[in-house]
Amino acid sequence: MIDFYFWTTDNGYKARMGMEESGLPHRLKIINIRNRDQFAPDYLKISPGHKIPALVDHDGPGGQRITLCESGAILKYVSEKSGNGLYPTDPIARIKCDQWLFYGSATFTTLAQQFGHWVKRNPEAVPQPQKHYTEVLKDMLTTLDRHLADNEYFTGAYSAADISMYADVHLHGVQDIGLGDYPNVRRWHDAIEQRPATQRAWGPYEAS
Ligand SMILES: N[C@@H](CCC(=O)N[C@@H](CS)C(=O)NCC(=O)O)C(=O)O
Repeated sequence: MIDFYFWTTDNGYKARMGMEESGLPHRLKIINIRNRDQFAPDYLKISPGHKIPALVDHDGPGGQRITLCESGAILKYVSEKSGNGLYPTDPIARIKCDQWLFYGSATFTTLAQQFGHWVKRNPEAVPQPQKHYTEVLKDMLTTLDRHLADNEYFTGAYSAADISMYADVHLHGVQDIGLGDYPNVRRWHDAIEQRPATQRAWGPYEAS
């Protein structure tokens, strides 16, 4: 059984999509970061940097209990554990999956979050960072669109790499910038949006 620690942010939804796709039995635990739940001493033992998402697998490798944070690492872990193909077994496919999984975690989400901070949530008018992060987000959407022009998904079949990009495309691409200039991203986004696991992951939640 996995205890999965979640809040309704881009990284939270990424990991929840991975959990839902994996089909692994799990209990949803709510960490309300607005209430600073992430600083509770017991939670810091699971996520040392006070971030969601995180998980505790009570039946990890060798039957041992393991804790894990970082959405990219969670996507890889639950995909590999379930053996559902979302983290490929072919060595070449794994290399490319890692490339886009790391791009999703380290570059795309990190910079899209800066857009979210400066353009959406910051109450002051700060033209320079607002212009800069709008350009950065559009440049990244152009990068994704170029790749998806020749590829149905990021690494061949639908994978953890796609999941690592979907949340911020959905939140900032669809809802803020619009995907009119990025038709390949639109096609990719809409296909993923229809998946039953995506619908469950973005649907209502109940702590267990
Ligand atoms: N690189 C981490 C980033 C996680 C992250 O930034 N989590 C945010 C919500 S999206 C958080 O928990 N913030 C609360 C805090 O920093 O105290 C990942 O991919 O999981």
